[in-house]
Amino acid sequence: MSDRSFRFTHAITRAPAPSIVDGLRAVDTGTPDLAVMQAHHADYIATLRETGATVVELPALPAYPDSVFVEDTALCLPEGAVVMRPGAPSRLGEAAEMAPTLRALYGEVVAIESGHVEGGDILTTEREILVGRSARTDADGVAELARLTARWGYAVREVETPPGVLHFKTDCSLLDAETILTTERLAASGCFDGYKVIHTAEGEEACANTIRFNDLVLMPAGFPKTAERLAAAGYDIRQIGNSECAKLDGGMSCLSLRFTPRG
Ligand code: CIR
Repeated sequence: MSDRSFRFTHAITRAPAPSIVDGLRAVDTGTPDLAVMQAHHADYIATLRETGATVVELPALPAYPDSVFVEDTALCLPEGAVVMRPGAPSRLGEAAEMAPTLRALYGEVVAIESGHVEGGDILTTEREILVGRSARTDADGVAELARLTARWGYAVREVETPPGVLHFKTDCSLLDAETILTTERLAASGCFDGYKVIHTAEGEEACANTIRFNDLVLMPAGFPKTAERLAAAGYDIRQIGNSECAKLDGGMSCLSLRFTPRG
């Protein structure tokens, strides 16, 4: 089995801007502290680099408070990149800001032109691209994504994001070619039937969003029972502070685009 869904030569990140205090949030649990977020972000980037990857660090975009969450702006596959069309009106312009960087790294860059899709709703596995419909991603956008990625031989499967959950990947992440970390509420939908599944520990649903990046699994700090489960399953985990991004419903995957461009 190939491992192209978790082995990457590159990542793109964007520095958080002072306007992060105005970032979108479902529930107000406090104002994010920029300095603390910057420290966590630096730790995150250093951990990606620890695996030998090239990390492209883009400058902050103060006009877009949520622009540190670059994952929502694109889907990066080995064959090409798809520029997203975020469903949050305040985030629509972030995708166009990302496009030139992708064009510099990729031979083929296409864009969603109708409907809406945010990258946080997309889980790419070895066998398919799962896309969760959510408040940010609609059926039109999923159909457009399916059409755009079919040229590279991908199959898109539309699934549901649990009610009240921001993105599909808020509740799950890929751990290796056949294993998914998921909350029990998402797994109950049956969307991972046929995969190996590890559940987040009870009360630790907020750590389902991790990233497998080369030999490491980056997970948010503060979830000891799930961390123990992952370590016991043989994963080399790194716990990264995420307290400030969590105030804006952001996690490990949101902070980077991860890919191996074929050129
Ligand atoms: C938003 O609501 O769009 C941001 N505050 C959080 C985005 C998190 N991104 C992600 O899960 N991929």
